[in-house]
Amino acid sequence: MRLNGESLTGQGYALPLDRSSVEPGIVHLGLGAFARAHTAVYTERAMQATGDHSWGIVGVTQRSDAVVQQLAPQDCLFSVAERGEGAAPLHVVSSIVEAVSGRDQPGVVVQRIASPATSIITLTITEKGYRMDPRTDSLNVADEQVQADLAGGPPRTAIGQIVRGLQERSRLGSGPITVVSCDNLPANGELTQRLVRAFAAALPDAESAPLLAWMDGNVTFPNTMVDRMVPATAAGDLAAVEHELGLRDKAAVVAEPFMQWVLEDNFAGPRPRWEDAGALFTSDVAGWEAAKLRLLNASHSLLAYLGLATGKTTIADAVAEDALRAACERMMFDDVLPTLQLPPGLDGETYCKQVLSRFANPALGHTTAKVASDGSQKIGLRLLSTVHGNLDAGRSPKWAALAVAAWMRFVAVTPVEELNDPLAADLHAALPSLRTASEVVPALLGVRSVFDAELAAHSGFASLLEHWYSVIDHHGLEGLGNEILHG
Ligand code: CS2
Repeated sequence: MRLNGESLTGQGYALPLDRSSVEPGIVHLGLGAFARAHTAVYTERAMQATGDHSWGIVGVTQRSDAVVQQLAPQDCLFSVAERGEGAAPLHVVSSIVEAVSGRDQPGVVVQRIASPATSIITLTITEKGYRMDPRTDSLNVADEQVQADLAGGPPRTAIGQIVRGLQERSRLGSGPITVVSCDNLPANGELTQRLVRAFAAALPDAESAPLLAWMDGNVTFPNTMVDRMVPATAAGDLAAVEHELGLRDKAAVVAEPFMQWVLEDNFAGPRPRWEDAGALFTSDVAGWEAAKLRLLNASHSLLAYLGLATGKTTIADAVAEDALRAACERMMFDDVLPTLQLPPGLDGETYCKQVLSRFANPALGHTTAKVASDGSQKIGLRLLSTVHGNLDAGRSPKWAALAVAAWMRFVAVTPVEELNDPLAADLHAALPSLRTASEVVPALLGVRSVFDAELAAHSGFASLLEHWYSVIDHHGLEGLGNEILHG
């Protein structure tokens, strides 16, 4: 039997919230597994803690309607199954009140954003969903879909949906609203604001001027840092959840027990008391974001690419290999920590140890292939600031270069049709026919949407990359072990 409100009650399971009292207050763009295991959980807990049930989530999917098909027949209920030490019992989450397909119902998305009941838009659309041009740090207005949205078609990009929703909101006089990016991007709030404003500014004058003026007084974009490892749900996970719950839940997600949310308290209107659910409000989100991206996410990418090069299917398998674990440690301690300004309250050494033990969670099944996806969108944010920081200080970014070289080799040995990356075609077009270190490294350094001209021209960095590329290519795990552990 399928999970829904009635079947759940039939099982004797009591939801923490009286569903009939939950009213929509948040529109969430990007209703993937992460949002369900993180943002929806914090919001449910905040409603439960305060008794203020006006923060139900209208979840919007981006590219496909698969999640709508999973959630709608289940009254938008789904389970979070924690995996690993300290895991809580299976929990059915009840904070999502509606699931909307952004692809098929863009008009509904605009209406929900414009509704006076909505005070917050949250986003988990992944790096590529922002349609940013890294060369300008602003909106990629050459993007076909962005152009179509600007031309007035039903908006399909997240930024287009937000701007059209804000436009309608200002027309209806529905009041202030806050846009909360929850993606792994440095200064994610400021970035989202830049992109939203760039879209608005690109509209015809008669539309853009009043909209920008309205946004000045009515919309804020706090920075946030989110953290929880959420692998793709596998068939085995669904079977395990069915066994535990006694009901078939097609929208179940698995996650590690750990979760964290750090936010800037810069809201234009009301907000849920997420702090009552364990979130931290601080004025120094940038410090937390940088630490998480450059320590956790950068090490994750290092393990994913080196793991794939050495036959490891999961992150836990990769970090169990001495050489790969040591490479993470060296990168965090030698390259990242000396170039990072840690926020008050965060101890670098403790953080790194905790990250490694979270990676080692054997029950999570987080695949190296998943973390390796969209590398062109992640490398710059996770690794290149560390590379720059070291080069600027006259130090060699030895370990961050290992991660970048491992990504380059991954791109070079993966057939283009299997490369899960929005720039797959461009990266492959840049590749030389000879896939050796001395050919591939300069070719990929020439891809301007990943490497800036200054870095591409740095001969010391190029030599480091070529060195590591050759070690991975010719000597595999054994060679890496010799270099990393004894080099
Ligand atoms: C991962 C992240 O897939 C990836 O690139 O590095 O999704 C990571 O699991 C989360 O940021 C953890 O909070």
